[in-house]
Amino acid sequence: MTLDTRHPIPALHAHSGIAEFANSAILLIAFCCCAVAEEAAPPRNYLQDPGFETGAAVWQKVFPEDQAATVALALDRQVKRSGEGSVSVADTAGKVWAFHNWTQHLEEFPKGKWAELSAWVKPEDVRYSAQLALQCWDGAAKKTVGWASTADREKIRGTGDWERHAVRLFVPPTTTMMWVRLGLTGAGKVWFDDVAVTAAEGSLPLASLQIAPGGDALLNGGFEEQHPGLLTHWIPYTPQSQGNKVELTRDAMIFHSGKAAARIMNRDWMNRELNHWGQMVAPAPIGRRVRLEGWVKTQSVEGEVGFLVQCFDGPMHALPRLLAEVSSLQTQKPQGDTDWTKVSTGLSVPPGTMQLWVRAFLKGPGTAWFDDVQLVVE
Ligand SMILES: [Ca+2]
Repeated sequence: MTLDTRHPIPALHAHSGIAEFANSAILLIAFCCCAVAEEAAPPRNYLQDPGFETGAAVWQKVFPEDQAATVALALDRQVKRSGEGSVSVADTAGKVWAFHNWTQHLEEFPKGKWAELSAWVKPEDVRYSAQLALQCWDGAAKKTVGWASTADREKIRGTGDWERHAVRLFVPPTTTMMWVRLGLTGAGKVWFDDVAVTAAEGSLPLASLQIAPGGDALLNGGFEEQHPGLLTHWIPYTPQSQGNKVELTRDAMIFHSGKAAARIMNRDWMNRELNHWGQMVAPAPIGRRVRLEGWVKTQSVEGEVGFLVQCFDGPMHALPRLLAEVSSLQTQKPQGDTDWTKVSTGLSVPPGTMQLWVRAFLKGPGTAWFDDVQLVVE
């Protein structure tokens, strides 16, 4: 803060009570003026065309070209939160597990500081998640040195009215370019308006999942909901080097209830990796006890089958600390051929948990089915 130079503070009469009073009064007035001026000035928004008023020409569309029949990124002059328009991302099929996004690159941004990306978001039948993301690029090292997304902390899904969402990232001093990305993963449609990138102070506080006692924090735990090639809300994980010897699929022939179950089949006798279906719960029910319950069926399994519950203090890409973990193997170890068996495990979600992960896994050869999985928050 600099004092207003039009009102220099007299250095004379240092011992005079009147002069001291006058000095204090001037200081007080100067301080108040500055405080008001600082409060009134909005923080600098580093984006161009943040409200999509000028045709979104500075924004680029990023999506697989071969998906043009089902993916559309458009400027919308009807649906808007303010001004002349907004932009939308729509995917009618959800065929490709990709982040279709509107992007703008910034050469000026808060460097060596925290930056905040915020936007007003309106989802419509979003099956997995819309997200806002910041990406920091180091031109000398030619690599991404920072990444943060609202999806690290929450899924923006379903159908709703305009709501503000934000994400913060500490921008490494070596960053030469920042990408701002507004987009959608999976089927649905989402609009974005009134976007801002500003300097921020510190990370956003962690939120806790608000859920009534006895509520289930998982989505699609019965593996009924799908869109092409995907089990909604579940992500298949398998080491890439295993080729087609590991299959993670939705099985509509063998299930515990409903019309389908999740299946993992491993025909590679050397593969002892954790092949699994994973679901992230964020925000996590911090401080609450959670009980995972699910049904498992096995065929020719020579390894381990079960569920893992893990609590991390950050997103996976940031190499977070594992704060707590529990496995159903501690109580049940289905082996060989077993019919549908209920397994359960649980833990207390520690403070500082940003993401809780539930993993339905198969380690070793064989086939495992999973169905009717719940994460009951006590
Ligand atoms: Ca089912």
